[in-house]
Amino acid sequence: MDWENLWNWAGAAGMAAGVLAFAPALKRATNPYSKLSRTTLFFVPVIAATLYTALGMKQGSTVIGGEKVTWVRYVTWFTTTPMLLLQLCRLVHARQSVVVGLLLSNQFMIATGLAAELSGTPRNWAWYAISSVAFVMILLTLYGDLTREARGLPDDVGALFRRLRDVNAVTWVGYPVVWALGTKGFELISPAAQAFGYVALDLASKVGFGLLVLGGAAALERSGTYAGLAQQRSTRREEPESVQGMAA
Ligand code: RET
Repeated sequence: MDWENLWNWAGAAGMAAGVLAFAPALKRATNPYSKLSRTTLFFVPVIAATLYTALGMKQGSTVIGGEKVTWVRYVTWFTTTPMLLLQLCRLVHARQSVVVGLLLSNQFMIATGLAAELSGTPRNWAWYAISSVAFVMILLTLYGDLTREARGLPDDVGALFRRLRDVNAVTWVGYPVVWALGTKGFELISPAAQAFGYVALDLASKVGFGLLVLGGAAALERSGTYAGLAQQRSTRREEPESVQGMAA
């Protein structure tokens, strides 16, 4: 039995279920702000279902130096991970400087993660370390700047943000762990166990996370009605001290 392939097809089925679960929610937006959040959320399982279909059909990998390199994972992560982070940013109406910093750290983490995947030992660990620094920056932003942005928003919006932030942090930590244990790391687990690990993490970080967003839909909609307010707040806060002083 080819367990690795079986897990990939299980991933495709799980993501397809996510697509079906998120699709009706697209129609339930009550304002343009939440509509955009719901639209980006919907495309996360769409892209992941595509990834697992490719993996199930044994595509998206290349043998380099006698080792199988599954590069397609990184191509899809490059698009899905910013969409997940955007859910958090949009919920709290984060300032542009925070959003751009967070997304650039994320893209850097995935790109250097691909470099780790493409490299042989010991260069793979150099890229792994570089990618991990970016990951730590992401976690620091989630619990620092982004958490501060959530202050002053209605209680239920803040509570939904904290729940999503924690689920995000916990599930994302699993990826570098599976990587380090897997085929390009210490090879402590089989390729099938690695495939299972990624499928489980992906279902939790994408479908589980998305269901939590939709479970807190009332807060998501209320957050949308704060868009104008947050806009004013963010422009005021971006101004340098001296300008504020002059205005006073
Ligand atoms: C790698 C290896 C190099 C070190 C680090 C990694 C982190 C990957 C992460 C991936 C998250 C993926 C998600 C996909 C869902 O669409 C690249 C495994 C830090 C955090 C959430």
